[in-house]
Amino acid sequence: MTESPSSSPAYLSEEARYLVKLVVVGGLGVGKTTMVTTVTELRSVTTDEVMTVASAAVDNLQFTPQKTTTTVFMDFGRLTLPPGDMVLYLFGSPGQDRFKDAWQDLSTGAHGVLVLLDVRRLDDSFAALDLVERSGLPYCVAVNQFPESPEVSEETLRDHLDLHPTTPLVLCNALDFRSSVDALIALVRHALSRSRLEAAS
Ligand SMILES: Nc1nc2c(ncn2[C@@H]2O[C@H](COP(=O)(O)OP(=O)(O)OP(=O)(O)O)[C@@H](O)[C@H]2O)c(=O)[nH]1
Ligand SMILES: [Mg+2]
Repeated sequence: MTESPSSSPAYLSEEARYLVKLVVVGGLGVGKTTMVTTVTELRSVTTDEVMTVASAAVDNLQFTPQKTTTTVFMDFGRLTLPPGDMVLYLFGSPGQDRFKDAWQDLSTGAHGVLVLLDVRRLDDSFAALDLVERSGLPYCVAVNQFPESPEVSEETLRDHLDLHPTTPLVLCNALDFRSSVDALIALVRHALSRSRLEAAS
């Protein structure tokens, strides 16, 4: 297990009222660990291990050739949203089918899921989308934009992923704090509106 440097206080602010559990899921190398590490105010906790030749047959590194590690269980981070009353607990979960036990553990009790994807290999997202849809949890799809990512219209993406019209679809850059926080806020808004709708029905 490795830890990255801390940048903020470890203690919850006194204004914290709403504790929200979110899961970030997606295919191999879409940027889950990067996003959790970018936004966390605590030391992020990751469970990355060096990839071995044994994974070469199942893990496609064509689009992330510099990648040498992969998350084998989870990432963890925490983010307090201004003005300070809502705290997001972020769990990064592998989305590949062989890690579905990790997904089951990490998604239990979650309020929402951010499905992160890379438009260069949309089909790698289907396993993660399938897990999320079967969970019934509210989710938002976030396209992580890499420098080499081609432009794809929202309509094409929605069509290819067969998204419900009410499922939010946002663009983000997992290396950028503001952009990553905006994607998480889109998810929180969606989860809140769905819970209000459910409460009203
Ligand atoms: N340019 C760019 N590179 C990114 C971005 N997000 C991730 N990367 C790079 O892509 C590679 C994979 O990112 P990770 O965060 O490890 O991806 P992951 O989804 O956690 O990968 P696994 O845990 O192995 O499934 C790393 O080399 C990152 O630096 C991004 O938004 N822009
Ligand atoms: Mg990872």
